[in-house]
Amino acid sequence: MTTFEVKDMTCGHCIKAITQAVMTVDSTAKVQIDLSSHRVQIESVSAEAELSHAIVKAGYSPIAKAAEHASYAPVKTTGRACCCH
Ligand SMILES: [Cu+2]
Repeated sequence: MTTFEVKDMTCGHCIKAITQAVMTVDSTAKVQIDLSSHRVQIESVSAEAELSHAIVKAGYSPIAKAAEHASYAPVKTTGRACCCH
């Protein structure tokens, strides 16, 4: 299970875009997204780096979460527009 925090995911369209991006990497992946906590949980055979790359390519900024003692990477405000703007 890979968990990302995606701060710039803000609506249902974002969820679709991210899910689709993950599916292009691994069509058997299970994606669970909680919009309110900006959390993306992925059950996949693909490596975390690959999944992360796919989400970045979709235009988002995923932050990989370690299961515990997650040291929060500083979130940079990119000013990048969400898919729906
Ligand atoms: Cu959106």
